[in-house]
Amino acid sequence: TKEMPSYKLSYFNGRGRAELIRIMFAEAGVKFVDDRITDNWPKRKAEFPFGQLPVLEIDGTQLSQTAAIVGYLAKKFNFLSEDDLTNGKVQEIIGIFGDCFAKLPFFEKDEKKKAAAVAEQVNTKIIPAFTKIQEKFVPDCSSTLLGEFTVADMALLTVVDSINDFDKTVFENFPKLKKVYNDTCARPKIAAYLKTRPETPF
Ligand SMILES: N[C@@H](CCC(=O)N[C@@H](CS)C(=O)NCC(=O)O)C(=O)O
Repeated sequence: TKEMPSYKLSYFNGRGRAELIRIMFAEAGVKFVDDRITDNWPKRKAEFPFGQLPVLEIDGTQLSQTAAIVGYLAKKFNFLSEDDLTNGKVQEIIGIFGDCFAKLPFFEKDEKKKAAAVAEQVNTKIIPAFTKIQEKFVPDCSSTLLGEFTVADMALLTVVDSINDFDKTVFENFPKLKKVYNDTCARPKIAAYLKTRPETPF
C-alpha cells in the first residue's frame, strides 16, 4: 500500500476559503496539520509562493489557489463522479458558489454599509444563483446536488455557513438545497468535524 503524503494547510484563523479543504480532509478521514496564522502575516507572506492563502503543502511541495487545492484533493480522495460532464457541473457549481462568497463584506465595520453590501450580494448574486441551481441541478428528494455525492455538496455546506453569518433568512427559501445541506452535515465524519471545529467569526 502507498503511504499517505503528509499534508499541511496554511490559512488564517477562520473558515473562509480554507473550510471546504478542511471538510474534505474530514470526510476522507485523512489527517493534516491545520496551520492557522494568527499574527506576523506581513512577515510570513514571503514563505508562500504567491503571497496568499490558502496554501496546501504536500510532502513539502506548496500548492496555492483554492480551486487548485480543492481539485487536487477531490481527485485524490474520490469526491468526483465517474462521468466527465458531471464533473464539469461540479466545477460550475463550485465556481458559482465562489462568486456568491467573494463579495460578502467580511471586513466591513460600518453596520449600515455592511447591511447594504449583504442585501446587494443576496439579491443580485445569491438568490438568482441558488434559484437556478435548485431548479437546474438538484433531483427531487435528493441528498446531493448532482444525484451522487461530490465535492460540490461540501462546497454548498461552506458557502451556506458563510451566508448564514450575514443573513440567516435567505437559505430558508430553498428547501431542496436545504435538504442537501442537512444531509451533508449529517454524514458521520463531517458531523463529528463540525462539532469540534473552532468557532471563528468568518
Ligand atoms: N484566488 C486565490 C485568492 C486567495 C486570497 O485572496 N487569499 C487572501 C485570504 S482569503 C489572502 O491571502 N490575503 C492576504 C494577502 O493577500 O496578503 C484563492 O482562491 O486561493
